[in-house]
Amino acid sequence: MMEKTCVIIKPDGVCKKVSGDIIKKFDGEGLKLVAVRMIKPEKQVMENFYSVHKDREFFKPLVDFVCSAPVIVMVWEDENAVAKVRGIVGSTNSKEAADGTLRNIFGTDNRRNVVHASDSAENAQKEIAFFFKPEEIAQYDYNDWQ
Ligand code: 3AN
Repeated sequence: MMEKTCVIIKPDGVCKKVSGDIIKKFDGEGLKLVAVRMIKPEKQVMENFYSVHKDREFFKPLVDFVCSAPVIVMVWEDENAVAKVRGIVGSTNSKEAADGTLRNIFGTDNRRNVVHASDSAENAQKEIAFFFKPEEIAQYDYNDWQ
């Protein structure tokens, strides 16, 4: 199924200057970039974004971390984009992420894990709406340029 997924390059990814490598990886895997913006997230927005974790002990440090520097919010599109992107990103704890995944290559631990990626198509829709209006999602056919 054709899906969109919300990807965020977190403060560690931006500050380590690996944003380009991360975008290049998704491009190279055939996903289509349909929205992108750099923001300095508001605390309240990210508290809502991560509200499913609000009772976890890591909630406050997580929110503080993602609000500590600019992040790059993006929407990527492809067949089964949610699962595809999660495979490319790797498991939550960078120390345990499989070889070659973005978190394995660029991450540090389970907070500083360089990338957020939606975990379901339903959540992707909700997450995308935090950052983009429907008219800000590009529609184009990249096959025209190949
Ligand atoms: P993922 O991003 O891999 O889907 P989730 O949804 O379980 O992981 O957790 C959301 C975010 O919360 C993670 N990306 C990570 O930054 C943070 N997180 C999850 N578990 C922990 C933990 N045990 N300690 C610190 N941060 C955590």
